[in-house]
Amino acid sequence: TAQQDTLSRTGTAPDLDYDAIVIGAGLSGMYQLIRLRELGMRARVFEAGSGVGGTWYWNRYPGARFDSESYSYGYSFSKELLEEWDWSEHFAPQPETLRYCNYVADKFDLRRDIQFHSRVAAAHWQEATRSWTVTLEDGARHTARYLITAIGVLSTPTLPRFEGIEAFRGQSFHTARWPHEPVDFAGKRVAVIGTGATGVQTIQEVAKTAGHLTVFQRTPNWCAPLHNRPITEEEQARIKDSYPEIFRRCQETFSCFMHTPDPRGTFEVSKEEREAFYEQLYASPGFGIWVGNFKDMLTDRAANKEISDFVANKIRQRVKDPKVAEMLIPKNHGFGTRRVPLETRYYEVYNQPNVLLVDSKATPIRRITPTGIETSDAHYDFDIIIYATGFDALTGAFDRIDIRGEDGLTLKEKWAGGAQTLVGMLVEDFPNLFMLLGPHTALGNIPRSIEYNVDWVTGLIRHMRAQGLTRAEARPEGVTAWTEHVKKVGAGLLTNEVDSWMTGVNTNVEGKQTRTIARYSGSAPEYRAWCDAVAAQGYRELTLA
Ligand code: N01
Repeated sequence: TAQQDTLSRTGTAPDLDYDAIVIGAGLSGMYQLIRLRELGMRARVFEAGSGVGGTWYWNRYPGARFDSESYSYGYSFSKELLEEWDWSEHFAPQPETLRYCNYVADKFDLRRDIQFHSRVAAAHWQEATRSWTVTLEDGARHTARYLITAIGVLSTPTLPRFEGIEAFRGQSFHTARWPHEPVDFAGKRVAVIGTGATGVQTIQEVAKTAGHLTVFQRTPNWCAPLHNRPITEEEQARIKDSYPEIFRRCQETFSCFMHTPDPRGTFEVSKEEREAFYEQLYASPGFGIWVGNFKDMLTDRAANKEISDFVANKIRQRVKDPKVAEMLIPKNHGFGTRRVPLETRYYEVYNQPNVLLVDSKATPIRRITPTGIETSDAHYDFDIIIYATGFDALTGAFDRIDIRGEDGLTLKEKWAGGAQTLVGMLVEDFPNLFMLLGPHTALGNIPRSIEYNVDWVTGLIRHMRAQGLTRAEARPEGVTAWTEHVKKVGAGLLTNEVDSWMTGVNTNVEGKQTRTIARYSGSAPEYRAWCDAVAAQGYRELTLA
């Protein structure tokens, strides 16, 4: 029809509410909005929270901060923004990062296209109009040609399935649903359940003021020192001068951090040299000890045992009570095979007389009572219970939206046997759905991955508009090839042989008890090369119409 001709020539859709709907106003959603505006598109962002920032909006728990260098984490797309913004610490605390997100929203006048307090309940594809109908929780409906999910990787918090959680009469919080007002721990009996990266940051902070702190640890994690400190004026100037190099470096490294694996194998150097290298990494700020270690640390069992023994000895040196030290040393996985929490005097917390460590594998939590926590062998009274129990990662946020593609197929059904995507951004049978940080994208230093994914999606939309196309769908051959590649790069990695959110395991979620290939574990440059090739070859892994 004449109208369709107009549509395909301009790519805009006057009969639809928007050209694109973006779900989520975190770092992904905000940057995507900027890029869509540059294309002259009418875009709307729906955000469940009352403000921007995503992860940094929700995770207000005490002690939350970066584990990657502040200056490698911010957006890189705007020179002006880089010039204007001063990070105060090498690893900035959450309130500062949230201020940064708000600064970006103000600077680029983003709020006028963001609708807050708007959780998306459903998104259904309409083939006849080549559009998505998006329904909010309050029932409001909006239509758009493109649906872009910017819903994060770790955004759906999960509570343990303990009986009695609601009956607790004190205060209780999940770390990712922390109140906006400060919580006072002075003189209080506090429990923390969970010892992942969040639990560790929370514990070391709460232990400073709590009357008594009890930590319920089911699996110890290997932690290493963060070595945070303020950024001096001189450093600030140097950082600003070297932004081009910093981001160039991030583009070259394995997972977009400043650190990248050492090209040497563990046993290519003498025992003395090895020890000296480990000591140096342990004394250096940031993720060096995890992602800047010998290249075979996560593939060679003997190499992994060397570094694990080294860190175990550090824990023994730092924790006074040898029994407690042994409880804190992981026995079921090697160093770095799960995400390494970076800490500041975390182990020393267990030397405090007001801190107790409970092994909740040996004595599992049975239920939450109105006054505290009952384990298999005791009852503990608490004023405050903190759940640092993690997230339904990677696919969890998708599972909670009723997303239906062609023929009413739900995304949850589509992924029942494990997620399948094209480069983590597209799904067969779900046309015009573009995922930022979908399953099987490269993660690592997340904002670097976000900027890449947003630019790639923007490039695809630009291409479609230039060609007068209005429908994009992943081809099955493209999906199969990508999924095979994801499996191939994950093979032989010790990280994929342990239970963690990175292997898709969450004991608190039905159907997530067994490991899957849930994330891309190849290098970021390899990931980008694949995506770039898809674009350079005219998107032949996609059906465009
Ligand atoms: O979540 P987790 P997280 N009974 O899943 C325990 C990022 N992050 O929020 O190991 C008893 O790692 C669970 O025990 P187990 C980072 O990528 C970044 O800490 O399953 N315990 C575990 O100890 C990180 O990896 C920063 O046996 C239960 C903990 O709860 C990711 O977020 C800071 C339980 C959950 O750990 C997730 O970290 C913080 C139960 N029923 C986080 N259920 C930065 O620095 C769960 N647990 C930027």
